[in-house]
Amino acid sequence: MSHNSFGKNLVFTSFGESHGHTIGCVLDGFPPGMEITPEEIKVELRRRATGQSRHTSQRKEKDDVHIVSGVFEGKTTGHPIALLIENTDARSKDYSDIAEVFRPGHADYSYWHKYGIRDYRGGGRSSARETTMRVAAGALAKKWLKLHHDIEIRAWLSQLGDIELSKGDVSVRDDNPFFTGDTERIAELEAYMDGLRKSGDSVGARIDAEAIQVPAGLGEPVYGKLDAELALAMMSINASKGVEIGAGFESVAQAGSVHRDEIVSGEFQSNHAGGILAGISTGQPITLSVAFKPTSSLRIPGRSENIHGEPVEVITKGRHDPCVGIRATPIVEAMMALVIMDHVLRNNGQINSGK
Ligand code: EPS
Repeated sequence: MSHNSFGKNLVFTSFGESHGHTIGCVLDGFPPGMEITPEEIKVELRRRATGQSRHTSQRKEKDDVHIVSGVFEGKTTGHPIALLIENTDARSKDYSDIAEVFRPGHADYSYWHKYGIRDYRGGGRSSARETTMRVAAGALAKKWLKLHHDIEIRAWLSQLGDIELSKGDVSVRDDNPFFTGDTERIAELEAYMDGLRKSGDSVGARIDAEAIQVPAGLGEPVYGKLDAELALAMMSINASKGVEIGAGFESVAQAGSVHRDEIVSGEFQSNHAGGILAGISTGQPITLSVAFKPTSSLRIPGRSENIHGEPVEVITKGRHDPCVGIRATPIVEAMMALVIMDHVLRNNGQINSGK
């Protein structure tokens, strides 16, 4: 039984813990012939990394990625692509005070009750550190989708706490620490985050994403629906608590006459379906939204218990994200890319197999 992999024709497996020696992944099923360099992967890794602004954890990882297999003379070979990154800035002593304590709202509790052992250093396997490898693999998938299908995937911050943001100009989202295209609100976001950091509290975020130029026909009913697999991929990201596809929960209050996307002269007049009907892409942009909870490593004391069932008051020291949702933006893009590429390969295997 293994649950550290996902995908069918493009299979991604990650391994490693936040304070272990190395984290890594294997991407199996990637087609041969695509040029790729560690530097290209690093561009994506830098977007997700901690320590890029004062609004994230200050852990400074180099994230130097080593391509250890599956690439020869700068091109993918069609064999498993293995990527490794050494952890170089873990400070495990920050965690000695909470080694036997459950942070309320943290995987500490459920990991302990499931396994009876936990690597408490930096959250071990439950850490956001694991998502590094998703982004590394996602860099290859994004490049392949663009090269072969002109598919583009982009995510942006659409809400931070109770601050709702417009989509704005998403092409400039990488020029600010919040991944927002609503650039007029950046000062407001900075002030909000500065206040939050001083208070020792944390906040949630909403990330919106779209994939454009996706061809119609991707998705495998009934247990491999494209929307179902996107939802699974998004819910597998640490701290995610909700996923909406297209109109999502707004659909509940919409009349059918409003929700349906009418077609006039071959053109959809709206996109409440989020580009997916019955689990199969329609050719419209695929749109989704992910909710991230506020992080649970707080300087504000909270009531909890230790592993012996004794009451404790928990305070978390160290380097933590007051809003881990902000850094989730490139992770959402990576997961979307990996799922869509897997579906392109699956579709080619069945529908295009006789061509
Ligand atoms: C994390 C806690 C912090 C973050 C880490 C995620 O780890 P540490 O206490 O070791 O500094 O820095 O994020 C990363 C290192 C990363 O690369 O994303 C957590 O509890 O999830």
